[in-house]
Amino acid sequence: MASGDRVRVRGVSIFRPIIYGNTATVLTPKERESLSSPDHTHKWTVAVRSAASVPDSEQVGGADDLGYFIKRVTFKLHDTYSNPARNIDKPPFEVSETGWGEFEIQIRITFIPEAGEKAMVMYHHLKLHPWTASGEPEIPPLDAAIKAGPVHSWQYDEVVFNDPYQNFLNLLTSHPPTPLPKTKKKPVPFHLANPGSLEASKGGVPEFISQMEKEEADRLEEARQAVIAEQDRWRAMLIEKEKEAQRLTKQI
Ligand code: SLL
Repeated sequence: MASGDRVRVRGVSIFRPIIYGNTATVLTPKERESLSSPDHTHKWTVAVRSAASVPDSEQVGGADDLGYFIKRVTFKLHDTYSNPARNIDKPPFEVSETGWGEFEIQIRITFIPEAGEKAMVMYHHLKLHPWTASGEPEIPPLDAAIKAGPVHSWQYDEVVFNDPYQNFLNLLTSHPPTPLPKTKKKPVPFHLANPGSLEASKGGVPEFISQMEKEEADRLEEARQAVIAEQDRWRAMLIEKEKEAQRLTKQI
């Protein structure tokens, strides 16, 4: 083992932007005929990809190959599927299937051993039916759904490595992520955390832009502040209760 393998670089934090989620399309009558399960209505792909998209591509994200730091992605599908735990050991980290129903998919990202990091587990609700601003599920007739085009449901996230091993840090810095575009050229991906974006998400293949990175950071900061405020509230309450306990002890 070379020196540097076991040295953590203290105080350094490095992240890689990823997206996870799915795209779903209604099957054509012809496609349905050729399936062994005639009740299936949609084809879908669930994936973990780099956040940046390839210019002029029909795919959301995936400009960068994430195989340099991800060893395996396990997608745990609904038990109605055969071999529900799908291990993908090289890019593209994705699973394509057909089906009729939405369900929760567990996504486990295992990093390369050099990272010395625990696996990261996320959950994604497989989305087949078009978004509604309210978030209420609404299943349109199939012909209307075909007209509306593919459904996209993608979450932006950042894989953060704190105090990385020197060698792993070198590996990461030698693979800088493709920067996200600064301006919006395509629709933006819709997410319920941002219901106002429903209109801006329509009309084609969505693309993540740097604005969304900032929005994600703002949401995290907001959550952090809320946690601190909550901690302060509990601490104040605790002090109050301790005073009361002292008072009561004295009275005995
Ligand atoms: C529901 N709770 O009731 C969900 C379950 C299951 C989805 C959805 C096909 C499986 C197969 C399929 O779409 N399963 O035929 O292999 O909506």
